[in-house]
Amino acid sequence: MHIKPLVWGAALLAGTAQAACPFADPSYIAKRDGDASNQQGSGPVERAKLDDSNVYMSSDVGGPMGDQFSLRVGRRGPTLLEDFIFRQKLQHFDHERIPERVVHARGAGAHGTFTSYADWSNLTAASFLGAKDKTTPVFVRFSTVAGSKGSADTARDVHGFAVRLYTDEGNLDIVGNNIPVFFIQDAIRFPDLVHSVKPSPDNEIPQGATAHDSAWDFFSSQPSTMHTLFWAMSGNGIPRSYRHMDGFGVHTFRFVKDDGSTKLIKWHWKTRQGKASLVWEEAQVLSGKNADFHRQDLWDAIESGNGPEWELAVQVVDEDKALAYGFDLTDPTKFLPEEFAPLVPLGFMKLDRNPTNYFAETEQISFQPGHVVRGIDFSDDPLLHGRLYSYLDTQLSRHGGPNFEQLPINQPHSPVHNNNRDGRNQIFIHKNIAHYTPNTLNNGYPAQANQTVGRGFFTAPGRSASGNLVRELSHTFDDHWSQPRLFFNSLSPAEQQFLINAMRFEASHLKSEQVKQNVLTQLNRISNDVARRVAIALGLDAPAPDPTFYHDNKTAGVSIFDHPLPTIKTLRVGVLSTTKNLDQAKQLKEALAKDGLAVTIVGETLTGGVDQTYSAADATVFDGVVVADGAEALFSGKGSPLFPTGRPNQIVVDAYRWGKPVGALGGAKTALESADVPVTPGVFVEDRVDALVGKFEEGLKTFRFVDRFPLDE
Ligand code: HDE
Repeated sequence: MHIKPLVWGAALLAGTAQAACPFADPSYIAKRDGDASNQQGSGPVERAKLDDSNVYMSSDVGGPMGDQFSLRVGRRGPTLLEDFIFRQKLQHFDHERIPERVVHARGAGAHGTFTSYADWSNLTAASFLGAKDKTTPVFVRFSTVAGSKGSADTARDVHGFAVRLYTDEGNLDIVGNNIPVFFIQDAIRFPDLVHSVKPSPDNEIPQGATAHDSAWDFFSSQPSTMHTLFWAMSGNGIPRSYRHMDGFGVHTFRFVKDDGSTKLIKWHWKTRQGKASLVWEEAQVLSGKNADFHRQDLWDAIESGNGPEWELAVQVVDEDKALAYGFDLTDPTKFLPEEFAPLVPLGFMKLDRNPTNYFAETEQISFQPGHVVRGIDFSDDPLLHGRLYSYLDTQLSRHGGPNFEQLPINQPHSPVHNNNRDGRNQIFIHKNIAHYTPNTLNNGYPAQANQTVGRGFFTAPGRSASGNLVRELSHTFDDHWSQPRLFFNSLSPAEQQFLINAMRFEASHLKSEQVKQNVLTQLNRISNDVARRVAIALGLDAPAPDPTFYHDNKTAGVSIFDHPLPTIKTLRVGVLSTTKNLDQAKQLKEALAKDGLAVTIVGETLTGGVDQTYSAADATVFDGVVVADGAEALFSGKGSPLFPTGRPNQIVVDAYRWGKPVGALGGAKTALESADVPVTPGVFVEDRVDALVGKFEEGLKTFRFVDRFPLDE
């Protein structure tokens, strides 16, 4: 058998590879962004970045090579086992995946900075809050819970809001959600909750959805879920974007001062973009039209220089007030109404840098509620305690060993010195041979830090616990119905209707009559009105009132639709035009873009300034739609082979039906007539661009005109 050398390999052997390389002056040494010559930032992530420009390809162990052809016997012959280049490439590919997160698999992340408003040492010893204007790098990952890694962003779900602060005294993770409460009170029930909402084990249906029997079977058999369920069935379950939602730590934590004194606290991230939500049908359409809607939105906002911001606030409560408000502050199914404890703003976070590599950063980041720093401590919330175990355990399974904290995205920005050693893929080369404590061979180092020495972490000295060993929860956790009622009472009538409609949608997917009845029984404990309205859609009799937990209290701050957005920057406006006449569309685009809006001109073909064709456009893409003069021609007649029949009409009709501001210029008002869109609040008809702009922008602030949605009688 005659084996011919590879052309590329032969060139390398002959030393002529350099000449064959298309780049000038290639370097054999991988460039890292952290190199002094190529410094773009600081920290482990920056230092780990690889730059492939102007270099030769190499194998994983270095040495230039090419990898486009495998080594074979003759041009038509079989491949050789000897081909280490082929084997390494395929082998690496075969092992590219790590297990996706068992929950919160679908997500997107970004880098940013936290800035403290003041020296908060009167509240906590946490160093990142220790000085005015002190900045701390952060990485945030937003997520849905139930869907798998490839599921659609706009599935109705609780949303993860996990923040890592790389403080100068270690990593602090606030692994929270966009809803301030959780489904269960004891971590031992978490696998049951998750099994019930995940797809059915026989056919893996449905993906990222709770509208099925097992989920509602669990919800209605485990009434602690009711409160979170109410939040998820409201606009909080379908946010307009990650940028338009708040974040919550959910559990009660503790602030600990240097002197050891403590307060109970609740973490809040308040969006500076304003809270906003999609409507359900729109979210469903988006699941097919653009499964990446939320991650795209976050990415684009950051790329356009409009990175989102949140204010970090805490509710602060004295230690002896844990039971003072009619519920137990260690019960994670309860939120602390602002009327009892106002929000104290501590600082703000801005996300301004997209990841360079999704896998290395967003996928490999390993949040843990147990990542706390000096000045922060836990409460006795039994759900939190389960999480302190589970997150470390899950990282071991995802990363295959204990050294995942050494990955660039996980490395703290403060030094790491301890006696943890070895393990799979250890990257440190420890010099200390006395890797035990106490030792004398290394002069006792690393030394022990504590409350008074070395600014060490310390457990709040005042915490104590005693009692018999029991498998029970406290009776102070028993009331599952008053707070969902408080939440429901505090929504506007339109939001209440959205919630009812969401429940109708979900419950009408149920096949089991027993589950339907159980659902009505639980809803009826919260509100006979809710139970009755859901029962109508199911064709069932309304139950008689079950008033033990009924009340008329309300709380502030939970409604999404009751106030205009503080900013409309980065919202998306579609200008429906015709390729034949784009002058007015361009004028409008210029005027709206001045105010930071992202404007897309829609036309039949991508000519002369059209940004998107009618074939690709639909109302989900835009927060508001304007029809430019002349485009009315596309709303009637035979349609066009360039887009699906009726598409221009459909965009306007959907925008209107989903509550968005709609505008028409000049002759385009006939387009609204063709689309049967009445001139009601939020529909703006003007002849001139300058007359429309201000009014339309006000409409965008209102965001959704909820009076377009019918209410129950
Ligand atoms: Fe999680 N949760 N969780 N969770 N959770 C995970 O950790 C778990 C809970 C939350 O973007 C997992 O790394 C248990 C509450 C977020 O990487 C896992 C219990 C809250 C994220 C896990 C809860 C959350 C997770 C899966 C009940 C809001 C995504 C992969 C005791 C306060 C973080 C992973 C990211 C992820 C367990 C309940 C938020 C399995 C056992 C309550 C935002 O460890």
